[in-house]
Amino acid sequence: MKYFAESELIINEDGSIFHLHLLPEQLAQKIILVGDPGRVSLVASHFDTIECDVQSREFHTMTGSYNGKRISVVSTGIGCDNIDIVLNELDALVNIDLKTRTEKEKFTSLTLVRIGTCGGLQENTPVGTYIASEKSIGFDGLLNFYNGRNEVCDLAFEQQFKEHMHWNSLLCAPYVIDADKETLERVAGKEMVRGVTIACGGFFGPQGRELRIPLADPKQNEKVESFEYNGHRITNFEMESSALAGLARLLGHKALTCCMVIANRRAKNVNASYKNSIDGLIQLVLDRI
Ligand code: R1P
Ligand code: URA
Repeated sequence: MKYFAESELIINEDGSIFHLHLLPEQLAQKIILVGDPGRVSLVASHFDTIECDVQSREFHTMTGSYNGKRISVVSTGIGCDNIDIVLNELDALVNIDLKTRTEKEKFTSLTLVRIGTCGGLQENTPVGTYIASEKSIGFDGLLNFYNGRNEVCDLAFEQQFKEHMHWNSLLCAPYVIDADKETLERVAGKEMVRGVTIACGGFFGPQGRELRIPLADPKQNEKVESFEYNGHRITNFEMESSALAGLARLLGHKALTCCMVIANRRAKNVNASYKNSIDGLIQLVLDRI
């Protein structure tokens, strides 16, 4: 049986997992992930009861019940590097016995739905649109560090995309990964556009935003917007969906990202007061998770 050494699986003195500071019994099997720690209490304001509220760094967790369902809401902060921490620690909480530091015999599958914000790239994704990421393209490189990456990714899509973009060899290889199909069908319904999301390792340069530093490829977003593969067009940019879908797949969990468009990069408009309007998306996910 595989033993996870103290340096590899770090556990706090109170028995909680290192970064999230959670004990196994504090986590539900249905989990909503949000980027902004402030969004956690907005989601939990819909709960009928709250059983725990734990804060550690950018990771804020509240577990409670909503219409008879036990749900945890966890903030990840910004970026795929945090998703690496959150997904590995959530999985450890349910699939590793933290006392014996060995894998449990019985596997527990988690359902993970991310509620985020994003930038829209097409005419059919104006500000206010809800987009469910049917596929994600990872510009972040995270999945390339894990064995099994080629077995779970859409290699033909990746090849076409790299050719279309004239992919710069200085960048890490993009990876293309699907959301869990059953979760997508159940949660997206008619209210969400099914899209292809690029998850970037940054908000500015990697998403083609140029402030004072010129971009390495000023034509990146034009090429992204015109790319088409088997009827799929790229709909939006955000920063976590590929790492979430990829790690969930490798670990055996079900994951989906749903985002509200707060900036349309084509029309060049924005809703900076989106915090007042993301509740509609939260409500849909709570009802369907
Ligand atoms: C950037 O502003 C952040 O917003 C988006 C991006 O993915 C990134 O995390 O999602 P959240 O609103 O969930 O943080
Ligand atoms: N989040 C992003 O990552 N990009 C945007 O344009 C808006 C929100």
